Amino acid sequence: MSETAAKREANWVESENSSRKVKRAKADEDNGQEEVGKESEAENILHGFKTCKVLSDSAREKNIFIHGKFADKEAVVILEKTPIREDTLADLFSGSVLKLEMKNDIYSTYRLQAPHHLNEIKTTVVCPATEKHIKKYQRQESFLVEETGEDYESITLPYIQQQSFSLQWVYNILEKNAEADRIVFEDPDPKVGFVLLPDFKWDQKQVDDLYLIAIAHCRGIRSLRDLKSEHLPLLQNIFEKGKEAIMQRYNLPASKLRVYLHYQPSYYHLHVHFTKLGYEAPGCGVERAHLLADVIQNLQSDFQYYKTRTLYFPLRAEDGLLSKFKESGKL
Ligand code: M7G
Repeated sequence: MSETAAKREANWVESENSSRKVKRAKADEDNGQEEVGKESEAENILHGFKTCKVLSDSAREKNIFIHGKFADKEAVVILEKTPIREDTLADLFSGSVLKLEMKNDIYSTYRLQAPHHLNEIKTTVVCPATEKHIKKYQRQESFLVEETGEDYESITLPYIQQQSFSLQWVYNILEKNAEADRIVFEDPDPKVGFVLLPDFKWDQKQVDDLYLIAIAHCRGIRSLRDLKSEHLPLLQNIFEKGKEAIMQRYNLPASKLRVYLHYQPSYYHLHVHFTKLGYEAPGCGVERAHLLADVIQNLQSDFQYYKTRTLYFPLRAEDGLLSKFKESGKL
């Protein structure tokens, strides 16, 4: 990264952090609470968490997915160490305690105990979690499924009509009942409009792992399979305005973005993923991610493209949809 770009990014992080503090203080004020009160409230939640099982963990990604309970409520807690930011190095070096582990010739290793504010773990809580949430985060073997247009109608569609995750969080965002202060850009048009905001997987501390989602205002487009040429204005609008908003806010040009849809998604309401190119976001592999630019072109050349094409995607061993494909003799 050039020095000017690095400076602009550092300035963005700094101004984001202070604006978030202001917003948080304002939200707490509105709730009649002090910021400190809110933070200690969050601590208390985890005090009552009883671990049942580690669903998956990764030493490389430095995360752990845990199934457990808050009293009698099933829950999933995700803990993830966050990247070390260049703009925190001075604080880290001056404010830490360093413990020597070993010294050998020119080599030495230490344990660095960072100050509290630089030692945070990103924590996500899903509660109450359904059986489907627990399976979503459980490490499982995957199988590639081949789905024709007819398979979609006879196997997938009936399954997702019965078994999908609730879309309440999506409607909360669209109706400004949640995450309203996180919105980066909105086009309120009911047909081609959308809300662009940080994905909850992104802590917004650095652009290296930038992850935003654009959620369409219009309802009823479940996935890629429902897209037709009549949706081109919507898709083009999300693509163009999404890229523009990201350039303005994060100073990241379109050439640095990976913009795509998942098939199968977890949530069947049209949304588009915007991640930084080079960041290996979960689900950005070729077996699941469809570039929005390709989707647009495919629909331009064939208005029924996604209705008729055979699509390939991975399903995990315990996914109910996989059982349906097996029962139909498709696997
Ligand atoms: P998806 O392709 O339907 O499924 O994407 P995936 O989760 O298997 O990738 C939905 C996206 O929405 C994911 O990137 C999630 O991390 C993100 N997401 C899910 N929830 C429940 C929320 C939420 O409550 N808020 C925000 N901001 N993002 C969410």
